[in-house]
Amino acid sequence: MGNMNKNQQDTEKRAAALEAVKFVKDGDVVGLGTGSTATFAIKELGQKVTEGLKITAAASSVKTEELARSFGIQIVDIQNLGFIDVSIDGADEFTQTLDLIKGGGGALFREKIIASLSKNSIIITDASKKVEKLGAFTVPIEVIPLAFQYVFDQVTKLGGKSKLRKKDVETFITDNGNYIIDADFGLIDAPQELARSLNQIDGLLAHGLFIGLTSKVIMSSGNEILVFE
Ligand code: A5P
Repeated sequence: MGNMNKNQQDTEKRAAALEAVKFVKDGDVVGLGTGSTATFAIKELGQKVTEGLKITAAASSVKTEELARSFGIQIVDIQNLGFIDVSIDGADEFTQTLDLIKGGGGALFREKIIASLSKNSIIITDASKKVEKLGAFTVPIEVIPLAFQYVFDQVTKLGGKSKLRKKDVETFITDNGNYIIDADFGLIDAPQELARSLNQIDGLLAHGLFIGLTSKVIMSSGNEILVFE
C-alpha cells in the first residue's frame, strides 16, 4: 500500500475512533480493542482521562493493556466483570448485517469475551473493511496447542484451507499461550452456520467469526462517517 493510501486510511481510522469515544461516559467500564484502529481510540480516551474523565477499562490484549496504562487509563481484571458499558474495537472485515471477522492481531479470544460482556459493542473501521460477504480475509482460529492437529484436521473437513500462523519463522503464540490457525473458507455464504460448526470442535478456543455481537459499526470513508446498526 502506498503512503498516500496509508495516510488516508489512518485519517479514516482516527475519525471513526473519535466518533466512537463520544459514547463513553463518566463512570463507564470500557472495553478496549486491539490493533491500529483501536489504538486511535485508546489514545483519545487517554487524553480525555487526563482532562478528568473517570473510567475503568478492560483490555483485550497485553499490548492494549500496556498502551492504555501508558496513557493513564486504569485497567481492571476481566474475570470478575459482570458487564462492560461500552467497548470499542476494530475489525478485519464487516458486513452490512454486522457480522465480522476479527483476530488479525491474534487477540480474538479476549476480544470476543469483551464483546460478549458489552452492552454497547462499537466497531470502528476505515472504508477498506466493508465487504458484501465475509471470507476474503482468512478466519483466525485460536487453538490449544495439544489439540493442534485434531483441530487443524476438523477445520480442513469443514472446507477451511488452513495454515498455522507464524511470526517470522517462529510459531505465533497468543497472549493465552495458544496457536492461531488461519483458515481460508473462500467467501462465506452462511457465517452463522460456520460459526456453529467451529464452536463444536473440542480444543478450539475461539474463532474470528463475530456473529450477533456488535451493536454498531462506525465507518469513516473520506470525509464521511457512516454508522451501521
Ligand atoms: C485483533 O485481534 C483484531 O481483531 C483487530 O481488531 C483487527 O485485526 C483490526 O486491526 P486494525 O485496526 O489494525 O486493522
